[in-house]
Amino acid sequence: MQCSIETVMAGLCGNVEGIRSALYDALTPLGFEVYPFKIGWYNAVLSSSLHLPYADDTLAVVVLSTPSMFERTFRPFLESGGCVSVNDPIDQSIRHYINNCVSQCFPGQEVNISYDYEMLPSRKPKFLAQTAAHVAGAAYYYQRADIAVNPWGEKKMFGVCIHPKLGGWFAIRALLVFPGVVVGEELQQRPPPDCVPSQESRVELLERFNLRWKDGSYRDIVPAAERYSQEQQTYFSTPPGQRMALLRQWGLFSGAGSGTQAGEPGSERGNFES
Ligand code: B12
Repeated sequence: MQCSIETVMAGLCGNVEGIRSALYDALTPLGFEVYPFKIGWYNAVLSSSLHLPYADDTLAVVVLSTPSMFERTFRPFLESGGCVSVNDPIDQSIRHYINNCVSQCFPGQEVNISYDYEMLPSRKPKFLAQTAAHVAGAAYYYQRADIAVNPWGEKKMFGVCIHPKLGGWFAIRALLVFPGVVVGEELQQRPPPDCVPSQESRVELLERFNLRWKDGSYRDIVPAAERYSQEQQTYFSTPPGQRMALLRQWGLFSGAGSGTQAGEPGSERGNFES
């Protein structure tokens, strides 16, 4: 559904279902998934220094990219010459499509958009993407605490979200907050599917994600309905500083100058592309 001024006036885009379906209709064809949740669900699992500064009943939506995002938006974005700045091309593309979608679907409505790579002045991420995906019911966030007896001693082990249909073949890209939209009983929290239920498989998952993340095998911890194309895998396994050269080689980028690349000082994104 495209939200015209009439639909906004009619209240269709001021309620959860209107907002969810507008985003769903606009973003699903582009290879994204959207999951609404209440800010209170997110803040409930975090210490106050990490809280998002909104009332508990405020509507938020977490946006995931699926494997087809690469072909449905990234390639067309590059082919149309959309990649203009020195920042990470995937980030530019995603920002372009999500910003456009929000301004077309919700003209005149306040929507605060944060991207996964954006940091606060304190150097903390603007939002914890995995926590948001978990509380929204999108993808279970498997953490060290989900393992009763862990074999790693004091070693830091990062957690990872697993999607019931896509396994690890997705990324968490953005958080949309609708400060003016108060959510009531119509939105009920549902736990994300626990698709890695056994202790052994959870240990295996965290080991793959922490010790062998480069081989991508954590993504296949459950059978996935869709995976990244070979081209997309080649792109993401190329060090960020060499991706512009790869795009040039593929004929997808003709801009001059090497610019600052993702992962290099001065770029928006560190070296944690997904
Ligand atoms: C900083 C960062 C990194 C850093 C540090 C990693 C880290 N996790 O801290 C580095 C550079 C190492 C990194 C690397 C990678 N990263 Co990274 N990274 C991030 C980033 C930007 C922020 C993570 C962060 O700082 N979290 C802060 C810590 C403190 O949060 P936390 O550990 O989750 O702890 C909180 C929870 O436990 C919560 N909590 C407490 N109790 C409970 C209970 C419940 C039920 C819940 C839900 C939560 C909860 O409270 C804690 C805070 O107090 C996120 C994007 C984002 N905006 O979130 C991506 C992100 C986590 N990275 C991601 C990926 C894929 C990677 C890489 C594999 C990159 C790649 N090439 O593909 C690598 C490899 C990871 C590794 N094994 O080393 C993905 C993970 C996707 C997924 N399926 O989970 C993310 C979400 C990016 C994305 N766009 O999707 N990354």
